[in-house]
Amino acid sequence: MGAFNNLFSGLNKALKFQTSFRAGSSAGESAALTRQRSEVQVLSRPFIKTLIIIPTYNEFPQILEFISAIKKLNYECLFIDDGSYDGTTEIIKKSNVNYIRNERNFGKGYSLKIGFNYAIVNNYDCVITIDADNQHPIEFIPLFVEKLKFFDIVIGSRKKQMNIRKMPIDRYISNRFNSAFISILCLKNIPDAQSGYRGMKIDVIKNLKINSNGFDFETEFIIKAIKKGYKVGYIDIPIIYNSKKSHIKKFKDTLKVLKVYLNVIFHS
Ligand SMILES: Nc1nc2c(ncn2[C@@H]2O[C@H](COP(=O)(O)OP(=O)(O)O)[C@@H](O)[C@H]2O)c(=O)[nH]1
Ligand SMILES: [Mg+2]
Repeated sequence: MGAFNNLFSGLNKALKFQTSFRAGSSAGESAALTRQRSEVQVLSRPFIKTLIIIPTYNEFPQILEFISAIKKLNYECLFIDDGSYDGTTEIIKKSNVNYIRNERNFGKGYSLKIGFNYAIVNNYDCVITIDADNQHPIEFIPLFVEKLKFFDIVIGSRKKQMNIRKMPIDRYISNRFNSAFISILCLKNIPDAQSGYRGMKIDVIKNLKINSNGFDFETEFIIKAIKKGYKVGYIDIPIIYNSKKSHIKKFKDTLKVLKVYLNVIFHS
């Protein structure tokens, strides 16, 4: 983690140091240069290489608005289209965006892992995960990037606005229960444990092994990250619920989250 923190804290700073270096074509030239003491100035990287990962499954027609909005922000994006069959795939293919399409549906968590792997292989410094259904305000993305200079993980928290008038009652109850339970498990206040709007440094995703492949991914991820000692920051985001129906299967996905709890309680 140290090297990565250095990379962030070193932003906008110029490093000045004395060094000797090897260069030149002939052996004599090279030897002379090796003996020479030179002053070198290396300017640190001007920006943080960020990848926006968008898990996507059957999001027609709201994906149209999302794509046009995200393109305006000028970040590098990667859609993980997880076997959509409602026209989403065709929109993504026509939109001149980066995407990985799974032949069949593997789950949100599985798709996030595919995106993380892509980010690691392609040397990104951090990733932001955001939903494709316009329920996360995309204009907050620069704030996540900014805050990642100070935290390993940044979570978009809806806690400040959360009440039963703004959120479906079942989601409100499950969010409050989940956040309270995880806060107790981790001995840390976690205001919105289910939020999928998150930013994280690449080190975090390199070092965490997450088994969950579905909507239980976020729960396992935050518990393991906190237990490993990563620093988590929060950004208050508004609650947005549009007419789009959730893909969460209440019974099946709740059981999966309970399984994550049990695993943490009995295996750590
Ligand atoms: N890759 C992938 N993405 C999914 C899957 N299910 C949902 N998503 C995406 O994950 C995000 C959140 O899903 P959604 O059903 O809106 O969950 P909710 O907002 O928590 O009710 C959206 O961008 C979905 O398109 C899935 O099986 N695979
Ligand atoms: Mg949603």
